Amino acid sequence: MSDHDQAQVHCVLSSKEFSSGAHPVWCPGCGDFGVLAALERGLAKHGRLPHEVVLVSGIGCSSRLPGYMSTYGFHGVHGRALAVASGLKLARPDLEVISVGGDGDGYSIGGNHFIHACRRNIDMLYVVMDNRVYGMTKGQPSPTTEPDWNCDIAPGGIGLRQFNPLAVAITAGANFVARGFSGDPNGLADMIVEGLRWPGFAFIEVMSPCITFRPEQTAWKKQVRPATPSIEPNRAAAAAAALTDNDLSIGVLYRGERAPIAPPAQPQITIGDIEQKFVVGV
Ligand SMILES: Cc1ncc(C[n+]2csc(CCOP(=O)(O)OP(=O)(O)O)c2C)c(N)n1
Ligand code: SF4
Repeated sequence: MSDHDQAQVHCVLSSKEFSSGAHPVWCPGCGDFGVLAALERGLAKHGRLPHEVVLVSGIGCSSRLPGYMSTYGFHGVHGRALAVASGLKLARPDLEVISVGGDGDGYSIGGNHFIHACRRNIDMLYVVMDNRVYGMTKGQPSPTTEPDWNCDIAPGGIGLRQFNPLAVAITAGANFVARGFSGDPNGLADMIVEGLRWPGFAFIEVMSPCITFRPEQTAWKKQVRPATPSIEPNRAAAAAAALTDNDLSIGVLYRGERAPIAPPAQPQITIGDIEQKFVVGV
């Protein structure tokens, strides 16, 4: 039995052991607290030890999350979390790699990386805390903002069609696609465990209200409902369901059967090789 299997059998950690103890600077009532709780509970259930897990984020209120957990963390640059996470997972396939961030980080500046992470299908989990706004920079519209949402920089609304992350993920090739809600941390924790255990690229879009710039999102608590009956693993049907969905259904929409990218059996090139080739004077 491998070290990892043994850890899974013997390790019974509490969710508290995944907390760094640092107090989040998020506004009281921010949905991201629920996502943090769900990740702590999910990882405790999953059975990997904190030092076997790496959380990678970009920039935004939501991207601060790795600092609040006891796992390894990498708080990188805006929109580049998936690029870092992909390289890390290929170099260290033994680690549990989870990328986290916001809708601005993941669907605007990081949109290109999102599409290609789905296409590459590397075995990792991506959790987006979607509040349909740029929270950290004080309330600008994001790709998932409703066209008629009135705000200072777009009076009367931005007037643009919303980006549909679930449909994009399914059609681009992600192997597990779900929507969760921060107000249901136990349900979200179970979804996280399932995403972690499903082979390939697992994507969970989480409705996570921004209490400060989108206070009307507190209504989500009463509006969310279970997703329509499972239609997986039919990618075309799942994509059609995601396109016709009204953004308020939570559950797993797609479980695919694509084999994840296998990491190279041994490094093709070493740092020494690169230095020989490119570094002047070596
Ligand atoms: C290259 C670059 N461009 C712009 C910014 C400014 N910026 C910081 S966070 C952010 C958007 C954050 O929105 P989101 O990812 O939705 O996270 P939230 O704060 O809502 O959790 C922007 C535009 C930046 N830090 N770096
Ligand atoms: S501004 Fe919004 S997203 Fe940022 S911490 Fe406050 S409630 Fe959360």
